[in-house]
Order: sequence, then C-alpha cells, then structure tokens
Amino acid sequence: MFLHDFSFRPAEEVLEEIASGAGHGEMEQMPGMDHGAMAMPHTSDGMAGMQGMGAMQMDLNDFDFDAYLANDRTLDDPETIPVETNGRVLLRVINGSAATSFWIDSGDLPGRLVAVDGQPVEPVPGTRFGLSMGQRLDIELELPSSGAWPVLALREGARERTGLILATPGAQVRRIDPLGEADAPAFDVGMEQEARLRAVSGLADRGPVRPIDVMLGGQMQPYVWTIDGKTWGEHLPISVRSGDRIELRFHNMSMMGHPMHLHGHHFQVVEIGGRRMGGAMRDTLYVPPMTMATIAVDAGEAARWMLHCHHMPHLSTGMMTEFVVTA
Ligand SMILES: [Cu+2]
Repeated sequence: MFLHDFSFRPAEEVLEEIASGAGHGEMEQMPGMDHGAMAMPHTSDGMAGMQGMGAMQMDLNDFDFDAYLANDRTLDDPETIPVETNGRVLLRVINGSAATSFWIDSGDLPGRLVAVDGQPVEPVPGTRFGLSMGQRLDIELELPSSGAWPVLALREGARERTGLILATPGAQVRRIDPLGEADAPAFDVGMEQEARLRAVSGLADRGPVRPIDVMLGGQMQPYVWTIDGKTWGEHLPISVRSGDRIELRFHNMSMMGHPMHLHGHHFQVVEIGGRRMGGAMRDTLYVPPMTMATIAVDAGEAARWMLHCHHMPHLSTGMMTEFVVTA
C-alpha cells in the first residue's frame, strides 16, 4: 500500500507557496498540556521539556495537496484486492508522501504490527498504526470470514483519507467517503507508538559508544529548516570511523516533527525522552516537536551518507547533512 500526497502543480510552485506562508498550515494544541504554563527549555530528562510546553502550538500540515493516494487511487475509485475467506494478509505500507504523515486504520480487522522499515519488531496488536514520510509498516491482518474491509490511511490532523479494500469473492463493496467525520489526531506526539516497539534482533551490546548531539531546528517564517543550525551547503558533516558504535541524540527544538532518515544503515532506537530502551531497528525515526530521541548505529561502509529530514519541503530548504564514514 503505497501512500502519496499529490499536487497537480510543479513541486517548485508548491514549495514557493509553503515558503511564502500562504500554504494552509494546521496548528494543533499539544495534547495534555496545561494552557497556563510557560514553555521550558530542554532538560536532561527530555520529557520535562514537553510537560512544560504550555500553550505552544505545533504545526502539522503546511500544504493542502490536491489528492491523497493509495496505490495511485483515491477513495472515489479505490483498489480492491481479492483475498481468501478466513485468510491472512501481510500488508506492507510505504509512506511515499512529500509532507504527510498517516494513520493506518484497519477498522474491524484485528491487526499486528510485525515490522517497521522492513525490520522485525515484537508483534504489537492493534487496529491503528501511524507512519511518517519515508517510513514503512508491515501489518498482519486476520480476516474473520468473508466480506469486504477497507484499510484506510488517515491524514494526520485533518479529515482527508485514502485507502484500499480487501474483499473476498462476491463480497459487496460499499463506497467510502474520502473525508472522515473528524480530524485524525497528530502522529505520535510524545512517541507513544515508537516507545512500544522492541527489535526482534537489536544491535549487540558493545563497549565504548560515541554520543553525538544533533540539533533539529527551523521555523515557518522564514521557512528554513536546519541540522545543527546549518542548511545544506553550509552543513557540518558528522565524521565517524567504519565499525564505530555511534549514538546520535536528536533534539527537536522546533514546532514541526522531523522523520530523520540515514542512508546506508539500519539503526536502533535506544532512548526516548530520557528512558533507555531496546527499541526498533529502523532507517527513519520520526522525532516529534520539542522532543529528544537517541539512535545507536554501527558506522558501516566508508562513504559519505546522507542524513536528512524526509519532509520534502524541509529537505529542500536545507535540512540535510552528511554522515561521513572513513575507513
Ligand atoms: Cu523536517
């Protein structure tokens, strides 16, 4: 299930509109926050910063696309996939969007999340799992009998949705409205979903680990996004030696989330909000607004690897650096 946010206009024009501030821009109150509290700076235990955020607003979607697609189709004419009665489906969801995080909702079908970014996790039961740009989810679905079941992808913070239909032979397929009744929630604020994931096979325990802080910054006006305060071209490469165990500590100091993608490697999520964990193996980690999270990685092949945000307008306005591995 390949997800896409689609515009009839050229990408340059879309980016220009976003950068001018004329894009849509959806603001959402951070959930569970005390409206009267003042924002606090980051502290060593991470989540304390979240709790003090008070009435600050996070920015979810900064552009309204013309369509949201699943396997190149909208819900006006969705793909219907024939399945067996009482069958079992392994659904691989790929978020190929430029700038849209989705919730995958399997409705009446019980599901189990079994892998993220192609890497197995201890199965997590559920009917709703989210993914940001560049991320993938493998979800096993159990079909209880015969029938037709929509699997929907809900645009975060909005009513738009897309999806496909699983249908046994002869099942009646009903039309599904491309707009939901209410806005879908923001994706993984507080990293509750990420914190539940455990790698089936994580990185081996090792001796010395080199921690490196990676500051994620930027704002809507002017629309510029940075790593360690720099845009691509002015960037400060992260230099490591092949075979070294590195920990990258992402500090998101901005009000948008950043799906951070490292080329050429799989990393493990080892800390969220100050709590150590044997989290998922991945290649793209979504770091929500004003949040800290740490990944561990064994530096691989000697080469210059891209490290970037997978939100395309962020990437285009500077949010990329190099992870330089030397022999
Ligand atoms: Cu970003």
